Amino acid sequence: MFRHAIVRTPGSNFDAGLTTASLGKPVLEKVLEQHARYCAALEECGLELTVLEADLHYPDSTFVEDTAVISPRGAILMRPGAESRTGEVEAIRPELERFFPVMPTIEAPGTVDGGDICQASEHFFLGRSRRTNEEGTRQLVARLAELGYSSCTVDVRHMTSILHLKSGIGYIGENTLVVMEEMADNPVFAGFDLIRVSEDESYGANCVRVNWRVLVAEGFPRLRAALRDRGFEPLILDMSEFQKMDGGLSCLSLRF
Ligand code: CIR
Repeated sequence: MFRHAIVRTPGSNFDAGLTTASLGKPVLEKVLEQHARYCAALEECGLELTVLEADLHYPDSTFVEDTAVISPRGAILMRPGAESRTGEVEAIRPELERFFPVMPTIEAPGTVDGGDICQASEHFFLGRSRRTNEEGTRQLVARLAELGYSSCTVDVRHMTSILHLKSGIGYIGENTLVVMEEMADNPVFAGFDLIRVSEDESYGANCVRVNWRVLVAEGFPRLRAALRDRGFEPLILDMSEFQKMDGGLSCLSLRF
């Protein structure tokens, strides 16, 4: 069970963040509306929220997930791979220290974006992406081992359609992984029940289990049906404005 989540309100310069998507500019009013709905959804799932103020120094800072990895056994600070985002970690550190007084950190020259890290119960999948480098995953493997977790890396650098590992997979509990078709045959996922997401619905693969619900982006009816068939309860959210900036559902919060 999660009890808490940290989110950060998008800033008025949200559209100045990094993106590779060619879906147009996000509309600020809709960004704020979708973010507010996202926060309300987390509350509906029983979470108490810490809502941080917009930070105009960092246009991408609403994607708080990239700054830390939080597990039931402790938190680890990341070191995001994009230079414009490195400072986000120090900006959020005091907020995290209120809950996790001692946090190891990924050190230079290592880089890891939290969006590359997927916890599946006792095991972690670490995406090796354009943001997360080998030194970063090496450090994180060691940190996770200290906490008693196993881990393995999944190279996603050849997949131009995704920014992070978790843009293409989501662990939703009950030994079930939601995986975009292009990655589904990777042998590292063999021990899991897979919900395969077809190419035209692949953005939906970044779904998030929050207590009794699974947050899913709007517009993916086959994925929604597959979740229901297996007894999950999807909660659908419009993510159009965040998708324009390469962001998904998981990136908008740190949950613990
Ligand atoms: C970036 O390029 O860093 C942001 N515009 C999007 C980050 C999305 N984060 C995530 O998937 N964990």
